[in-house]
Amino acid sequence: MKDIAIELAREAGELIVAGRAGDIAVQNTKSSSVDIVTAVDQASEELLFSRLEALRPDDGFLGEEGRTKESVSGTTWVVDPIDGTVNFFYNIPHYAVSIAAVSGNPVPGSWVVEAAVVYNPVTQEMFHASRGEGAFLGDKRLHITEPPSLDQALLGTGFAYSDAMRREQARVLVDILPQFRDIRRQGTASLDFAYVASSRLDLYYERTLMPWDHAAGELLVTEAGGVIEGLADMPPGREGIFAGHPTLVHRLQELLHELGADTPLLDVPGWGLDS
Ligand code: LIP
Repeated sequence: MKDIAIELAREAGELIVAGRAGDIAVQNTKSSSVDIVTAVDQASEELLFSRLEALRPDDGFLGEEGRTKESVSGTTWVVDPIDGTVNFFYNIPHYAVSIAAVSGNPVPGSWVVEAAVVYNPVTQEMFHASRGEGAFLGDKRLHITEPPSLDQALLGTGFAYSDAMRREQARVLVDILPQFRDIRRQGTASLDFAYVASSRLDLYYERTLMPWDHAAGELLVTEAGGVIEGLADMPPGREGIFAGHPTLVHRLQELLHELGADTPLLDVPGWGLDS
């Protein structure tokens, strides 16, 4: 399954890079006016869906741009055809095709990620993993290093498309930013996970991610020796997801608890009204 994912990520990557060479227009918006989708997002998902339909006709599909199909085989492909769409739209060369094959119930916290690929078609960096067989960048095996102290740790994070959630994220940022080496908001969740797996980030944390943002990244991190955890006692997913060495993950969880920032999204003032 990983070999299929690598092949299809490359094919979608060629389509995306070719599309980026032309004019890019916003085709539609989703959860908010800044949650955009382009024709290239949709073309990439259509390519991935149709190729998987041909190669793995009994598998399910869950795509960001609306393509869904129930699984007969027990395997479901969870796909973000362009993760980092805003970066793509602004021609910032930091976006990825994210493809995960999961078994079981295709729901975050329930699924078992069996194979994962996160591919940046601009840099042509292919991050990949199969469950139990390690995580790789190209041919290089990835291992998460021993954690630095918090004030030496580089933290990755991201911000929601929701104004209400952004206010909450800004409130938290004021307190946690001074406690870390620095923070990186790079705009592509799947690459943030890949960067944790490849020690380009020490830790990553974000709230309001969708399943296709983190499915593949989860396996890259765990196969590199890191952990994927949720917020408080909630499963990793839209409520919140952490990736990194357990020591750093648990320290950040403590910080967020002290800030009262680990309660369900529905407790965030205004959440749901604009998301
Ligand atoms: C994006 C994520 C990013 C997050 C953005 C958005 P998209 O996914 O990769 O980490 O901060 O809000 O969810 O919308 O580009 O597929």
